[in-house]
Amino acid sequence: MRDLFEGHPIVEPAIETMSEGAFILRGFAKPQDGELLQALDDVLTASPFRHMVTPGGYAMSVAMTNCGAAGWITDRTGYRYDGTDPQTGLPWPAMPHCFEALASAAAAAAGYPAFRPDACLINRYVPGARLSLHQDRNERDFAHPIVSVSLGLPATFLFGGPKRSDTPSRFALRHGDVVVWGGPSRLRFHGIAELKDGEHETLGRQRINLTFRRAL
Ligand code: MD6
Ligand code: FE
Repeated sequence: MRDLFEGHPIVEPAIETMSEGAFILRGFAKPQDGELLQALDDVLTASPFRHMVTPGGYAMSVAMTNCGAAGWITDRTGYRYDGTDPQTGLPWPAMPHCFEALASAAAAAAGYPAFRPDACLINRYVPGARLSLHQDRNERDFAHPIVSVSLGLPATFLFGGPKRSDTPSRFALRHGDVVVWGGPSRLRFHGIAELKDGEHETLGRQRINLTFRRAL
């Protein structure tokens, strides 16, 4: 918190609007971060991070895994949701209760009280990793919002428009911030700029992102 004049701190608003239907809930996940990271460890033991290959044949710089009934995957044949982890041949680990509770609470705080996720895509960025502009359109029903939790190193979220060529706005996402987006913004192009090097006090040199969806 900065001081403009002594005794009059500038308080960041808890909810920032990125566009119609799209919000950043600053620090919303911070009270649960220890519980989330402990549950994440169990998920990663069952289905570790891996670098998936795009349909074009490139390994992604972001490492990914999933939990929940459906997991997002990419391979040479395309992008899709699948109930089975192709690396283990087993179902994805169940979504931890604390994940589901946080995602539902964040969605409700942003005006989507009926959101219940069945898929959680987990992304890990190390310095230099990036996610190029894309739309999230593999879900069955775009009426459901997406809830995205940032943990660890800060990142720059690139938030574009309905066309890939629309120049994106830039938003800083820090440990504990939660993005909720849906409604008229649901199909906007977005991405993550190349992660800058740094050291986070609990996560070290990485950023973890949990992205919750209603996929099926
Ligand atoms: C990330 N997030 O924050 C990548 N997609 O690491 C996404 O691609 C994303 O944050 C849809 C909605 C929110 C997101
Ligand atoms: Fe996305």
